[in-house]
Amino acid sequence: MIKSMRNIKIFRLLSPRSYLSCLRILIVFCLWVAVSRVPLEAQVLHWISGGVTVRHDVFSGATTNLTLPGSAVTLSSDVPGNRLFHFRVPFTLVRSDLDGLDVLELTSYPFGFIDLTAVASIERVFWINEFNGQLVSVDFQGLNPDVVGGMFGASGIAADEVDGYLYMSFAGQGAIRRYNLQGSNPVNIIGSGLNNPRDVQLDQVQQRLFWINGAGDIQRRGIAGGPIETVVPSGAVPGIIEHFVVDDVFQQIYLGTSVGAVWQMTTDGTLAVNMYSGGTSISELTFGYSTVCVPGFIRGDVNDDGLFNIADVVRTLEVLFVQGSQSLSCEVSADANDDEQTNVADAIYSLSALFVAGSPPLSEPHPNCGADPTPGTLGCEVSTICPCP
Ligand SMILES: [Ca+2]
Ligand SMILES: [Ca+2]
Repeated sequence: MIKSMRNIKIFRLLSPRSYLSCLRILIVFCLWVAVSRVPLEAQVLHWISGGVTVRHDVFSGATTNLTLPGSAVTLSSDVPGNRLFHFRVPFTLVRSDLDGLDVLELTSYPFGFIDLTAVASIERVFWINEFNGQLVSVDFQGLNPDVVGGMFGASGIAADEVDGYLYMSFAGQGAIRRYNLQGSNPVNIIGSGLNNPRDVQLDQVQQRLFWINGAGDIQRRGIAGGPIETVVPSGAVPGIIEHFVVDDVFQQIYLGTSVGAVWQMTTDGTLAVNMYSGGTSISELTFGYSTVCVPGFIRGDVNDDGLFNIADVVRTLEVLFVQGSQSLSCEVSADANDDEQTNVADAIYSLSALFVAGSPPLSEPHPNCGADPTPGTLGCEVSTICPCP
């Protein structure tokens, strides 16, 4: 009670502006905690080198040339969904898996196009009609097309899947605008003055936009404002910077050049590492990562049937004392007293919770599925009742 009173006083002392700043820091901190507690399964880059689509796994360093039918000219990936989208000439939007297999022609498209951006949260792929400036999209099956006019001169699209926005750069107008995912409600983030910006990229964590300018520099600015900074000047690496992507979790930039090289560096433009060389001009680059799902569980539901009753106590005693009994696939569910051990004290704790009035309840997650708020060494390989999606 005293603690919450104190919190209220602190918030009264803050101006609305600094309150919003605190809130932003809190959200970024939570994003960071969420990401760093969930193990990363894969970080995958694809790029096009002289008509060949290349897959590169950041963790293993393995680089593989895909055998797609035809030459891709632009790419976008949905790494958690194991989907890679590309346009190929003539006139076809194609979906495959990240290895270039399971190829499916989604739709024909007999016009020029700018950029390709897959937005997994709504399962749609967006691009710009080069000739009439329409924002075009179809769903991941190539169906339900949608067209919104008024994007003439757009030179890049970046999706913000968390807040539901599309950011678009406009080269001739020197501008970057934000739209909702329907392509409406335009807002000038940078209204004018940029030198031919293209390839806009979003850093969701730091709330910044990055782009390539007409001089071939990678520049950035905060979404809310601030100075424009040149983070990678043209000439920092050999050749012309053709395309780049931002990994906002690990604050890295991956860029491809006209001399067939791919470089990794920090979002401050430091620590350049040459990841790939010997290709021909890198005409497209896309990046994504996926996380390992850790199944949730219900504390005390030892037999994994979604209920908490005497059968769970019996199952705990069986595992502890009956030789040859089947081990638990979700061991942490048997830690009823949440002391990070499974022993007879857990059976007694559950019995008390079930049958002795006034006994303390089991701690979270209970009685619904969830993650352990105080994770320890006990794991949960498989939970039938709280599965991964
Ligand atoms: Ca049960
Ligand atoms: Ca225990």
